[in-house]
Amino acid sequence: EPLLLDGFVPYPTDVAERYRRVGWWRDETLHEVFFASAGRNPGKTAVVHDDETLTYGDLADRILRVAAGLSGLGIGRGDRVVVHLPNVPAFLIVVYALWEVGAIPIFAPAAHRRTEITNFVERAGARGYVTVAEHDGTDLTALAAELVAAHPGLVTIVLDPGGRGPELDRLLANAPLTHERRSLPQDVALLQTSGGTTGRPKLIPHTHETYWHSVRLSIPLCGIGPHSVQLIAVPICHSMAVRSPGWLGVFASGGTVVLAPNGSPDTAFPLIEKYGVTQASIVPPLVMAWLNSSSIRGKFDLSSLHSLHVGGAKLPREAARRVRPELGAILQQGFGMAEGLVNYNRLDVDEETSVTCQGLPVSPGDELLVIDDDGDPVGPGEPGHLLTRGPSTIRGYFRAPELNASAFTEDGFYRTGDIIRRDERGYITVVGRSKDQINRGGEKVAPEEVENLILAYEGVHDVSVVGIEDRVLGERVKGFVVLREGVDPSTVTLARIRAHLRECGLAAYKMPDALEIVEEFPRTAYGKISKLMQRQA
Ligand code: J2J
Repeated sequence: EPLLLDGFVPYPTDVAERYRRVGWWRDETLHEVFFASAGRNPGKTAVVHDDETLTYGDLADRILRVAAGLSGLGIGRGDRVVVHLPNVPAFLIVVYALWEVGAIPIFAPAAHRRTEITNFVERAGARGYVTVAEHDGTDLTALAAELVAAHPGLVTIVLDPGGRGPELDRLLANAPLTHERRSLPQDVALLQTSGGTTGRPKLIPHTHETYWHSVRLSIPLCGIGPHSVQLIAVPICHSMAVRSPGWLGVFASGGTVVLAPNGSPDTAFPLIEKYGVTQASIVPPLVMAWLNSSSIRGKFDLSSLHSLHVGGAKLPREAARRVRPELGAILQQGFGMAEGLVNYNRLDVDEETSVTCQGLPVSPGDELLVIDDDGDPVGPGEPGHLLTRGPSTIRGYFRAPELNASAFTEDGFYRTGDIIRRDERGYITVVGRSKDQINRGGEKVAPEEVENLILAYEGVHDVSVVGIEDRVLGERVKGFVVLREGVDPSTVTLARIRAHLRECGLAAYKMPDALEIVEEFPRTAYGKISKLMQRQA
């Protein structure tokens, strides 16, 4: 029986039947795909991290042991577990183990803090929380304890900062769980999290069917095969790292994944040389850092690098042009969203397309509408709002009916909030955005979430958070603040606001990079705050 998960918006039955009939959705789960590949490649290296190398056989064995351990802790089918880990093998072990027992990981980036994590635990009714003792100077053991105090019965697993330690060893001490189908392809497999546009991050439910469809078609489009060595230098739970083509794609193909704590040249270049990395999916600020690192670059052999998938934010044309000649790799721009739709430039496109476009949809099942403000379709080359539905795009956020009423049309199209152009061939160029969101070098920040927390700071009367132009990040976060009457402006500084947000437990990347105290906000003719004017100020 398929899992009934309260708060999941299902696909209409006839649509689901069609997706299965034409073979877009397959009778396979994500962990079955992994174990099939592991069975074919037991001795091959699956994952490398620091001094640790795991073959497919090692990884499969660990997954089944940890699955037994999780099952012993009472975690089973349909249970939600927040996985809050950095780029370590334990992330992969725990996620596949959760799938093996039929549970649902919630993918929380390691940068998230109390505000985000508490929200996920509460909204999803989580059964478990897996984290590391410390990350970037924050004690997460304390957070785990706090969560248990508020939610007795929450299972917490706290690993050491490298993702190992006694709690993992205890799970590994179990005899491997026997293979048995504990989840079905139509079950919700995972909840992606998104920076979103509202006061709290969104939860994005993907089934095994929707996710595997996207991954399966991404594999050939990104040139992934058994020879592939993929560098993961963006957060391991981000959609780009998971499925575009991601570790899911590499493992399905029998390739190797190299985990890096970050993508800076000092970290990434030695790994590319040492392991002969062939492919990486990175965000534009990393591309800029790689391009502008000529002194370090000369010291390493990057010739194994075949292609770089760049997405998450707009890559400036000037940087795009330099990738092939200076890094020696094919630039593959992409434009995707955790909600589902992914587009890639095909690997063999001409130079102009490679530099200026962000791809064609992955799936023949992807439906794209580009419409004007009145809802009428625009022609090729004309900018318009992008709406989409298809076999990898969700029909609703998890447990968010009010939001779904505005984010989706009645016939199931997702309003992306992106403004794009498509040329005669269908190639997409992203030209702008209509949603109230800041894209800080690929990391998405919802101004409303930050504003709500700043409003609680003493002396603040009103606040508006916007993205302002930044040469490297594309945008950075700026807060405009109106003070209460009589408040001394020297008491409301950027440093103090950031300290306040840290205390609130907000992820660091969402915090303002700049702050300006103003008498009043610019207003539109309708009296709304003009964020456009603030961005240009
Ligand atoms: C401009 N904006 C872009 C691009 C994404 C593959 C690749 C990326 C993501 C991702 C992903 C952009 N130029 N090339 O999930 O699987 C902005 C758009 C989009 C939002 C989605 C994947 N590529 N964007 O970035 O859920 O605004 O997914 O709607 O994090 O990023 O963000 P996210």
